[in-house]
Amino acid sequence: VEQVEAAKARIKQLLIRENAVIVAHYYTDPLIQALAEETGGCVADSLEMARFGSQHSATTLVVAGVKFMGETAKILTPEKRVLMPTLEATCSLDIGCPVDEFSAFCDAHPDRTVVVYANTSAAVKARADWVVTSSIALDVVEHLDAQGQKIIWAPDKHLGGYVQKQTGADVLLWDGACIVHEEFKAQGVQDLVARHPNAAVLVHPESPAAVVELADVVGSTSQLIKAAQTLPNTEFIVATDQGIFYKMQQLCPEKTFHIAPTAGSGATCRSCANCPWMAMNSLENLAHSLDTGSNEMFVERALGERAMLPLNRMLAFTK
Ligand code: CIZ
Ligand code: SF4
Repeated sequence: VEQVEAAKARIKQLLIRENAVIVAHYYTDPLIQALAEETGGCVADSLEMARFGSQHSATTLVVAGVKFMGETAKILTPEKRVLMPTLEATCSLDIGCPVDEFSAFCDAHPDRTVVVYANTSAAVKARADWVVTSSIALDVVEHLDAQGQKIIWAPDKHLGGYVQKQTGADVLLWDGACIVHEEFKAQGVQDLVARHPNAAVLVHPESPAAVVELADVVGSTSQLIKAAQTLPNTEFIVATDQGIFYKMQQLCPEKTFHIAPTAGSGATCRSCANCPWMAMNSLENLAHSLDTGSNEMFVERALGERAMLPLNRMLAFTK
């Protein structure tokens, strides 16, 4: 406890010294989320992180999350210094969508509008017409479908399949997945529902279709947090990263949250509802980055300018 308090006090001083603000994702360590809130930063999903960072007056953004979130911040505000607690934190969706292969895939289907999830590299975004997050994926694809556009969706096949099913749009899917959400098991959720019959089931659409089918509410992290607040249920089964419990419990202290079951423990479960890359962010490496200016994120200028177009389209769409 003492060590934590000392680290927090040190980071508070450094934030002032460096004119910096913390932009943290819901999946990071609750200690980081609490500190972001205490210091006027934000705790949010990737869409709101992007918006907050681009509107805040701080000259340095400390992005606690994974690489694509830091890249997005740098692309949107190239004049700001963007630091990350670690530059090693990536994402299985980003890794599973290398730009050369993806570009060739797009080139092979020139009649399709290219929609990519925010969880992609700057280079993949630069090849896209639209960037979306899970909170606006349905709305954007509905909008494009209404104009008669055919779509390439990348990289998450579960979210893409869900969007396709909900909108009826003509969607060609890239074969990517999130190693965290992919582990949730329908049978496990059904067993848990049997034990907690009054619990509402909240599912992030990066989960397999069989799990999504069991949901009372399907949505992005922000939408699931809202559901926890607004539904009358006092008990919830949640299929997304456990980091989200910090915010759910804070907003609903009297409610109970159960994590949806994954494949199990140890070797059979690579991540167990806790993203290993998000977990690489700590108070220690956050303090170190702020103090030394290490782990600064850079995006090549021409690439950033190209990637900014679909990102700005995303931000404008939800204004
Ligand atoms: O799974 C992720 O990385 C999510 C949910 C990102 C986001 O959009 O906030
Ligand atoms: Fe990527 Fe999944 Fe981790 Fe999110 S939770 S950063 S989608 S691996």
